Amino acid sequence: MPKPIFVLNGPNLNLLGVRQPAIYGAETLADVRRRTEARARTLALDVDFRQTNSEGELVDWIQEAREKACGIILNAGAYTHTSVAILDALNAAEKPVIELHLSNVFRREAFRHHSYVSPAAHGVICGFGAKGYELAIEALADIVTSSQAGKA
Ligand code: CA2
Repeated sequence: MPKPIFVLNGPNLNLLGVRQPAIYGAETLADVRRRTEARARTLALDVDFRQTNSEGELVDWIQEAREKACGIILNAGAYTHTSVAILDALNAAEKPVIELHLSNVFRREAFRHHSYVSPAAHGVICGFGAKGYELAIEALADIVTSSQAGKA
């Protein structure tokens, strides 16, 4: 089995299912985690699923991914729109990155239309709610599998 996929979640995502269900859905982060792990299992992939409210901890985890992960799925929450530190960490990690958002950020306030994560991402998934985590696993599985095949 390859190294795990790091699925990293940023600030306030611990409130999923508890507040603002009209925007972010009714599932809790624990539900989303189960859904993500289940999809990964069907593809024989392992997931390391984490959430933090701290920008520095996200940077630490992205640095850790360089050695310990085969790729990163990142919902950086509001840090998406503010954090050059996260962009720098992603560029240094040299791993495939999928940027993920539950909501369609382009239907929301203008400040959510810019992402510091996107330039480091292979692709972006947004607007599909919790299903987006499964889509991101599928997308990253394809990338990881084709890069492994290239090494054979
Ligand atoms: O749509 C997404 O996944 C976001 O990354 C969520 C962030 C937001 O700042 C981004 O623009 C888009 C906010 C996460 C806050 O999550 C909450 C969940 C439930 C209740 C309150 C906040």
